This record gives sequence, structure tokens and C-alpha cells, in this order.
Amino acid sequence: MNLKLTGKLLGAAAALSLLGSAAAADNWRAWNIHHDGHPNTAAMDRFSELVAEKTGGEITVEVFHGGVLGSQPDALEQVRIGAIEIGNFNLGPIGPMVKEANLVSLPFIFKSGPHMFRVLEGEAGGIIADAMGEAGVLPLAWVDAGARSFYAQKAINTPADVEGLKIRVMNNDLYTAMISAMGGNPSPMAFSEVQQALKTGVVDGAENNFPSFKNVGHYEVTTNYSLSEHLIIPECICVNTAKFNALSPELQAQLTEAAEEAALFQRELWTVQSEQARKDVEAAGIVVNEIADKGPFQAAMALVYDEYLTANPDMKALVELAQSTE
Ligand code: BDP
Repeated sequence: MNLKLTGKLLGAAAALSLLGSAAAADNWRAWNIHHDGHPNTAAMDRFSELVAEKTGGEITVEVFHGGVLGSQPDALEQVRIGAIEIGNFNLGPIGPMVKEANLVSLPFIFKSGPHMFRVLEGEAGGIIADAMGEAGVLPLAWVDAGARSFYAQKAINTPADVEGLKIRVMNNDLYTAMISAMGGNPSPMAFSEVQQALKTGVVDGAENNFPSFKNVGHYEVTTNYSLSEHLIIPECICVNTAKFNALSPELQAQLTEAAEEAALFQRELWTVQSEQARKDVEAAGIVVNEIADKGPFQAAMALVYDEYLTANPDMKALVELAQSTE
């Protein structure tokens, strides 16, 4: 081969590989279901900034808000297979694919928000995180999602008030069991459809935390929010496991740090904005009912625990670990 040509070819190859490394910046996409004005939207934007900053632009994360990349179950599948890299997921819809993650979807499993974080930061949280990572959705940090309570056109003060009502739930058999245990009709449905379903009477009620109740206008089409606080479900900033594992240890550490900082920011925002959301919906006319005794709701959930532990006897130790965490 003509040596000159070889030299040229080598030069071209070197230029290409240089270009390659400059373009080696990974441009990642992140899924977020929430819109502007929700704490998680601001936190995911902050996460994106932190990733660019910490990795010196080697990884960029473009966040798609408002669920435009798909419903939560679809987006979860996309992150699992690596078609989307990152998601701010609620652990509720993760339960059907990772049985360990279903721990958090047992009604009243946590005594409070801080208790939930103590469980997640302890041994039980490690077990859940490992199982999620194995399923392809690796949690880099946990974020707050407060407590979920029921809302409908009437007050729900006891389980008997749910009887005969069609209540929207997220996709998870534990939630359908929860509504059935009170004599209601569970209706699993995508988050994006709930406002219309409440408005047209396709469902009689739903359940969520204050920021989500407010952010997507559910409060505009209902009248009563009753503080049952039956579910305290954490959320995560999760990444496709294979893509994370393929990164250098340095990039892995930077990405994790970015997620942890964004999560701390989210938790601060959450505290302030969920109080504000409550005030805002009350100002808009929503009646917020305090439930003095949640005992009857807790008692009604015994059935849900029985069913879950009968179907998953191997989860008993994890349930006990959470319950015995101070
Ligand atoms: C919100 C969660 C979101 C869920 C939504 C729902 O942040 O991830 O999709 O509830 O009820 O609180 O579907």
C-alpha cells in the first residue's frame, strides 16, 4: 500500500477517533410525569444541571416533563430496556415487576414519611434497591412523595364510605386489593386520564398526595379530600442498570452525587410545596377532612397483607424488617 495514503488514512482515523471522543458525550433522556409547578419537575431540572456540571458535559440529561415519553408503566419498560436512560419513578408501578419493591405499596406499612426514609436507608432499602437494579431500573436516590389520601365528591371518614365507589388506582394488584377490601370498585388507570374520568363520573374518586392532586387539576373536579394517608410511597431517580454499569467509576460517582443532591433539593421543596398545595386547594374550595382514628382503615387492610404474604411467603422477612425499623 502506498505509504502516503496509509499515512493519510491513519490521519483520518485519528481525526475520526478524536471527533468520536468529543462526541462521546452521552446524551441521555429522562422521563418525568409531572408538569411545571410540581416539586419533582424542578428537582429533575436541577438533576440535569448537576449531571452536566459534575461530568463536565460527558453526560447530558434532557428531561421530558408531563409524561410526554409515555405513561409510567410504559416508561418503566423503556428504562428497563435502555430506550430511555433515566426516570423519576414512583415505586407503586414498579411493584408488579419487582416483588421486593412492593413492600412500599402495602397500606400503612410506614408510620410516617421519616420512617419510610429510615427503612429505605437501612437493610430493607438495600434489598429493594438491589432487586430493582437487577430488574434494570437502578435507584440512584430516593425522593419524597408524601402520603396518599382519598378524594371524592363526599367525605371518606371510614372504610364503609368507600363501599360501592369506583376509585381510580395506579397499576398494581395491591391497590385493587386495597379498594376491594373496603367494598369499593378499583379502577386502574393512567395518571393522565384521571382528571377527565373524575370530571365525567367514570370514577367517583381517586387517591394521591396534595402536590399531584393540585398540579393536574384533580381538585377542580372533586370536592372532598380525606386525610386517610393510607399509602406512603417513595419515588426514585432511577437509571437503566446496564448503561450505568458501563460508565467509568468516576462517572458513576458523579451521576450518583447529582441524583443525591437533586433528591435532597426535592425533599426540601416537597415539604414547602405540599403544605402550599394543601392551602391552595383549600382556598379553591376543597374540604379537607381530618380522620381522627385511622384504625378501621388499618384493620380493613389485614386482608391485603394476607393475600400478599400468601402469594409471596418469601417477602415476610422484608415486611418484618420494615415493621421493626424504629
Ligand atoms: C403521583 C406520582 C406519579 C404517579 C401518580 C399517579 O408522583 O409518579 O404516576 O401519582 O397517581 O403522586 O399515577
